[in-house]
Amino acid sequence: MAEQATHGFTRRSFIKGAAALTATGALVGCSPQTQNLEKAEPQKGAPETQIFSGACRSQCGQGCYLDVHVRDGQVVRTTAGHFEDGPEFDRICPKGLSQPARVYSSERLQYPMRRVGERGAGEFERITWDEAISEITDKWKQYIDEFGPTSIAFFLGSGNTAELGGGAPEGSVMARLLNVMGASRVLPDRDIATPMSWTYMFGPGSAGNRASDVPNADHHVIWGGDTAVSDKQRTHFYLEARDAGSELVVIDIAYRTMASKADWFVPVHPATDGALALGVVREILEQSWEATDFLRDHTEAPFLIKEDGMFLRMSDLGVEPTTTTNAQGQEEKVDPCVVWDEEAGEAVAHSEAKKPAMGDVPEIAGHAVKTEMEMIREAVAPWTLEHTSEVTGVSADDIKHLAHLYTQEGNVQTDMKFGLNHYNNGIYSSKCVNTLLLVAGQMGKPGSGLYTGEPNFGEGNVQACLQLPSTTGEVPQGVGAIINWSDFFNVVSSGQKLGEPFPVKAFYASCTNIVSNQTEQNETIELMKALEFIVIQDMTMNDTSLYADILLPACHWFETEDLRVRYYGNPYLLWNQKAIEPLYESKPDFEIYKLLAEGMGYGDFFQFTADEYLNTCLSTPFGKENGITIDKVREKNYLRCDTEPAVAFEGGIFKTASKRAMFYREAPKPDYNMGQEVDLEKEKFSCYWEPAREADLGNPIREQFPFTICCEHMRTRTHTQWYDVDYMKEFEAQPVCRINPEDAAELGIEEGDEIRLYNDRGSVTLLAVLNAGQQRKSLHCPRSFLTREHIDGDLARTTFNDYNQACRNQSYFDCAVAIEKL
Ligand SMILES: Nc1nc2c(c(=O)[nH]1)N[C@H]1C(S)=C(S)[C@@H](COP(=O)(O)OP(=O)(O)OC[C@H]3O[C@@H](n4cnc5c(=O)[nH]c(N)nc54)[C@H](O)[C@@H]3O)O[C@H]1N2
Ligand SMILES: Nc1nc2c(c(=O)[nH]1)N[C@H]1C(S)=C(S)[C@@H](COP(=O)(O)OP(=O)(O)OC[C@H]3O[C@@H](n4cnc5c(=O)[nH]c(N)nc54)[C@H](O)[C@@H]3O)O[C@H]1N2
Ligand SMILES: [Mo]
Repeated sequence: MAEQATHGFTRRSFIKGAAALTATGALVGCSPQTQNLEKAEPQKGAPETQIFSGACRSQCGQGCYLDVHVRDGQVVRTTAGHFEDGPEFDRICPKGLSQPARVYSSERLQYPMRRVGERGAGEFERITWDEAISEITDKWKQYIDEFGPTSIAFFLGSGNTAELGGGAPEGSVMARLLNVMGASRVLPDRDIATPMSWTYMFGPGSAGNRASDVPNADHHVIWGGDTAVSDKQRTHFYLEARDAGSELVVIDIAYRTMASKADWFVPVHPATDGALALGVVREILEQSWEATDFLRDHTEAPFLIKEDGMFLRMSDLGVEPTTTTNAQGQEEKVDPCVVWDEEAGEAVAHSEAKKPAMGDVPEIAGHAVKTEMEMIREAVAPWTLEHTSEVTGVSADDIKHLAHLYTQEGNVQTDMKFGLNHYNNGIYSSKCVNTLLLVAGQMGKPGSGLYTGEPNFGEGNVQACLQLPSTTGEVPQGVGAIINWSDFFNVVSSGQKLGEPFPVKAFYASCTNIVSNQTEQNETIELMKALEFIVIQDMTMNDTSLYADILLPACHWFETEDLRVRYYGNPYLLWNQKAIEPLYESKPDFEIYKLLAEGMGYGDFFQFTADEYLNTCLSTPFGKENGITIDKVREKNYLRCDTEPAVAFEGGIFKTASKRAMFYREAPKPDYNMGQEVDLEKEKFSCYWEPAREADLGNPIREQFPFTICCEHMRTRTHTQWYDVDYMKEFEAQPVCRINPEDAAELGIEEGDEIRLYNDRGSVTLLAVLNAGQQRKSLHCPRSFLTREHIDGDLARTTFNDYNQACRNQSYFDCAVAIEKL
C-alpha cells in the first residue's frame, strides 16, 4: 500500500490506489511521531534546531498540538507535541506533518493586490499595504455615507480556529470590527441541523460523553460518519475499545473505512436514518423493551398534551403562574407542566409526582389529554418492519437486531455525525435518532449517550470581547443586520431584504473559500459578480481569492502568535508561538483588522494588545473560576480545560427547563427568517419525519436524475486547505466519483472513464472509480477540489442552496444527478 502511494503515478495507477485506499483505509489513525523523530543527534556544525509550540488550526475538529521545528529561520518539519497530563491526545496526521509545504507553498498570497482583469480572471497588480487599506476604507466610507453601514457585509469562515486570526464564530477580532462599524454579517449556515436537534431535546451546551468514557460502552454505533477521515484523532479510542471487546457498529450509506473496521455494518439508504430510528423504536415498544423508568423519571414522556396541542399546565388547574429571574437576569413566567400521578391518583406539577403515568390518563379539568409517550406510540405505529425496511433498505432482521442491541445488550454509545446533517430533512432524522436513544434509555450514564469528542473552551467571553469600550469610553454599536447565506444572492441582486430596501455593496471575507464550499456554486459566482466591491483576506490564491477586488495576504499560523480555542480532538487550550517571521509581505490577521479599523477612524476601539484581548476572551465563568489567563496557558503552551464532565447529563439530568429530555415543543420557532412559509406542526414533535428533498429514492425527480451524490469530506484536506500540498495528491490526486459496479455496467462505464454528473443547476466531469461498497444509485465524490482541479465544471455546482423551513442548514449531500459517459 505504502509503495503504491509513494511511487510515480499514472492516472490509472492512482485510481487503483484510490480505490484500494478507500476500501482498506490506509492513513487511518496516524500516530504520534515525537518519540521516533526527536532523538536524532544534531550533526556537527549543522545549524541548531529550535522547537516552537504550534497547532493545526483548520476546522477538521481535531486541533492537534504540534512541535514546529525551525532551523536558520525556516520551518523544516512538524512533529506531534506532547501533553504531560494527557498523552492519549498526542496526535498528528499527514496534514499536520506536511505543514511546512503549506508555509512555503507557491499558492501563498505574497503582497496586497488589486484586481486589473475581469472579476474571477485572477489578474492582479501588486500594491502597497497603505494603498490597499486606504482604497478599502475610502470605499467603505463612501458606501456608509450613501447606503449606511449595513451595505458592507462580512463573512468569517472556518479556516483558522484561533482567537486572534480567525476565532470562534462570534467572538473574533473580525466580529469586533463589524460590530464597531455596525456592518452586516453573513452567516455560513452549515453544520446546524444535528447539533440543533440536541439542543432541542437535551438543552443547550455540550451533549456528548468524553473519550475517557468510551471504554465503558459495550457497543459503539457510529451513525453517519467516517471518523477515520473526519475525526481522525478520536478513531483510535474506538479501535482500542473494540480490541478490548466492545462491538463496533457502523450505520452508513456506503462501505467506507470505519465500516471496514466494524463488527457489524448496517447499510441504509441515503437520508432515511430517521425512518430507521422510528422503525427501531416501534420494534422496541412492540417487545416492551423500552426504558420505562428512565422515560418516566428523566424525560417529558409523561407530560400531558391537550387537544389544542398545548401542554396541560398548572394554570389549567387554576393555579396562578409565578415569576422567576432567569440566567440572563430577565423575569420569566413559571407555569409548570402537569403529569398524572398514578400513586396519588391526581394531576400534579411534574416535579411533585411520585409516579407519573405514561398513558391512559383521565380527562383533567375538562381537558382530554395524552402523554408524550402515547404520542410516540402513535407516531411509530406506521413504521412496521416491512415499511421501515422498504424505505431504508435495512432488512427486518437487522431492524430487530438494532432494537435488541439498543435495549438488551448493555451500554450503547452513539456517534452521530454529519452524514445525517447534510440533508434537507437532517433536523428530523437527527431528532428521530435522539428519540431512539431516549426510548432505549441510552443517555445520561457511563458508556451511553453520544460521543462527540472533547468539550472545548467554547467561544470564550464573546460579549465581553464585543463590548470592550474604546479608549474614549464608547461601546461598539453592534451587528447592523444578519443575512443568511441562502438569502444573500437575493438580497444583493434585488437590493431588498424581507421586502424592504436593503442595499449591499461591499463584501469582506476572511478564513473561507466560499466559492468552493457554499452550495450551488453557479449562484455563488453570480453573487460574486453582482457585488460592487470585494475584499478577500486569505493565505492562498483559492477559488474565492480569484474574485477579489483587493486581496490581503494573511500570514501562516506559524508566523504569528495566537490562541487555539475551538477543537474537539483534545481538551486543551493551545498557545501558538511565532516560529518564523511572516513571509513576503503577509501580515497577521489581528494586525490587518487593526489597520482597517484605524483607516475607518475607529482606531480607538482597537487600542488593546493581543494579551488584553485574549484575557477578555478567557474571562468566562469557567475561565474565572479556574484562574485561566493567557500567561497561565503560556506556562506550558497548553492548558487542560475540562469544561464538561466525562458523562453528559449524568444521572439523567438534562439542561432543559424541566431538567428532563424533551420530545415535544408547543411553540417551536424557526432559527432564521427569510420570509419563508413555515408549517410549525412539523417542528413540534421529535417523531416527525419526512424524506429528503432530492436524495429520497421515491422522489419523482429521480426519474430524470437517478443518482445521489454524497460529496464527502476528504482524508487529505480540511475542506479546501492543503489543495496546494503535492504530497497529499499522492493519495488523492484529482476528483473521482465512486460508483456501484452494476450501475457502471448498465451505463457502460469502466474504471477510469471520464463521466459527467449533471442536473438543472450545473455539472462536473470527473473520473469513475468502480466500488462495490457503493449502494446502487448512490455516488460518493470526495469534495474539496478547486474548480481548476476538475476536468470540467465543479462538484459544488450540483448542490442546491435552499434551507429546511425551520433550520438554516446547507444540504451538501441532498443532491440528485444524472450521469453521462464521455
Ligand atoms: N479530513 C477531514 N476531516 C474533517 C473535515 C475535512 O474537510 N477533512 N471537515 C470537518 C468538518 S467542518 C465537518 S462538518 C466534519 C464532517 O464529518 P462527517 O460527517 O463524518 O464527514 P463526511 O466525510 O462528510 O462523512 C459523512 C459520512 O456519512 C455518510 N453518510 C452520508 N449520508 C448518509 C446518510 O444519509 N445516512 C448515514 N447513516 N450516513 C450517511 C457518508 O458515507 C460518510 O461516511 O468533518 C470534520 N473533519
Ligand atoms: N460539497 C460540499 N461542500 C461543503 C461540505 C461538504 O461536505 N460538501 N462541507 C461544508 C462544511 S461542513 C464546512 S465547515 C465548510 C468549510 O468551508 P470554509 O470555512 O470555507 O473552509 P476552508 O476550505 O478550510 O477555507 C478556509 C480558508 O481560510 C484560509 N485560512 C486559513 N488560515 C487562515 C488564517 O489564519 N487567516 C486567513 N485570513 N485565512 C486563513 C485558507 O487558506 C482557506 O482558503 O465547507 C462546506 N462545504
Ligand atoms: Mo463543517
